[in-house]
Amino acid sequence: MAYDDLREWLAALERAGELKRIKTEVDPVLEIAEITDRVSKSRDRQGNYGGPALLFERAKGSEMPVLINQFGSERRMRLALEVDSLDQVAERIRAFMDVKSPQGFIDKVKMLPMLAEMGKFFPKTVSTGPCKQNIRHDGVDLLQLPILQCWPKDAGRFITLPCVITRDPNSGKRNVGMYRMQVYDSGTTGMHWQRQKVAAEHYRERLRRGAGNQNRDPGVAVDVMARTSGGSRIPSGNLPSGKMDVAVAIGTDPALTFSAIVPAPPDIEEYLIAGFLRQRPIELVKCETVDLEVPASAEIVLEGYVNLDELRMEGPFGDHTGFYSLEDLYPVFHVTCVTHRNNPIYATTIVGKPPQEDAYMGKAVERIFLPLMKLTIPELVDINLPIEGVFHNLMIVSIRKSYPGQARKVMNAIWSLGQAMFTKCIMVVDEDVDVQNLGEVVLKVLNNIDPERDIQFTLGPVDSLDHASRLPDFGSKMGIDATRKWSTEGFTRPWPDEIAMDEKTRTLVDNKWKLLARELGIK
Ligand SMILES: Cc1cc2nc3c(=O)[nH]c(=O)nc-3n(C[C@H](O)[C@H](O)[C@H](O)COP(=O)(O)O)c2cc1C
Ligand SMILES: [Mn+2]
Repeated sequence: MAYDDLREWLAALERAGELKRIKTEVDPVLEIAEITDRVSKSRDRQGNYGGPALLFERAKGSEMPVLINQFGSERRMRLALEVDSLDQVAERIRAFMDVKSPQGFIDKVKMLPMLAEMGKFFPKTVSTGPCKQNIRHDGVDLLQLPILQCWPKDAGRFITLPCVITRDPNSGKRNVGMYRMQVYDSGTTGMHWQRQKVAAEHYRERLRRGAGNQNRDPGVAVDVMARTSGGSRIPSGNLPSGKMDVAVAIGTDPALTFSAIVPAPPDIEEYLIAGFLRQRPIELVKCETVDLEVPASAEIVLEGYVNLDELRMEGPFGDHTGFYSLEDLYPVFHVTCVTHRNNPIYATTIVGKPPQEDAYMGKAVERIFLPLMKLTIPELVDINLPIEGVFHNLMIVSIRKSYPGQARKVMNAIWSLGQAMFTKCIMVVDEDVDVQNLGEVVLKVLNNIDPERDIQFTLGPVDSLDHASRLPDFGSKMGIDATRKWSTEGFTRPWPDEIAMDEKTRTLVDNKWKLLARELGIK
């Protein structure tokens, strides 16, 4: 049964022994982060990372308890999506995709909402819900929330697990994305939607329209995000004025929180994805002051707007790359109204050096997206985005190779897929390599390449968090073709066999192994 809200999810975590309540008073400034980081990096008996979810019941300076690390282990990620294995989610998606077969991946995804069965999962708007138990138009004070400062050099406190809701001015569709929010004062925050993300496109689309209406050069407005890259240039003030509605839900059921990080095509509402994941529709209520709908059972809802012509320095912020992301200009969110449940729970996370909570969310995305990637890249066998590769730095893929140059075709296909375009290094191996076994990958990849011949460079968009690229958001990427080279690819030397003992000798030793193992003291 789907979790209706954060509280049902908390109860489930507690029943599963996955939640620890902490009664000692702790400071949301740095202290909670240090505790959580230690818990994330502690290991269980099997040596796996990821301690329990934590509910800090006494956060200094606030009435509200703080929930953190709710997704911080593979087991909890499975509990959150109510499956025994993440492959089950992938399997459900695959079953859906097989219903009809339109041409491309995008066509298939686009038809998803049209499928009759999908109807069951569409969000429902209801007249009211628990998030309306308290409605505050005046005296809004974000400083009453137990918002964390995570790392010493962070620019301040950041809301780190917000579901940010915006509307596409063309299609009317809503997007839910997770974009951190730096608290500037009691009623304003930063809005860190990076340029390639869906809400940033909603914002630019409004700029385009505003520029059109006011007879200004649309190019100026459209390019504003790019012109301000790197934080070195302040916009010339030539931006069209106007407001864009934004709502933020904090503390939602786990399927919705997770869907806010899923790199879904812009045409598919995360509300529908969450409904699909939990197999029950999300219930929505209308906002009080803006034209948006929010999850009815959210713990806290912030309603407000960003001004089209206002950008402010955001960051630095200790990020999931293990480095601080540098300051840069981003829009400013102004709160107009706060609604919340009685005794609200503040849900948050920290990012920093891996492994942390986001690693398990990312791994779930990897598993769920594999069958979708296979639709456009059918030769794909498996993928691994190692946690220390911080998701956009390294993707290892195994393929069933059938023609010359295929590894390079696969790299280009990956660089053309949604957020996978950011991947800085793609390693392509043959299907016999287990990409989940990093030791095997290192052995095979480095043995099998002639670097100058097998490394392919390309230029394109890179992640905003990449601090090494030549320009913010734009840089080079590398693909390594570590497949066995064929003569049809110009490799005419003999390729050696891999070493393996013959069957006869193995059987011989197998039969003596009990005795030998005892003598050798090996199990
Ligand atoms: C904890 C966490 C924090 C994140 N913070 C940001 C952020 O500040 N800005 C951003 O653009 N993406 C951030 N992301 C990644 C986005 O949520 C992700 O790219 C998502 O797919 C964006 O949704 P969209 O495709 O609807 O734009 C974060 C992800 C996680 C898990
Ligand atoms: Mn989206």
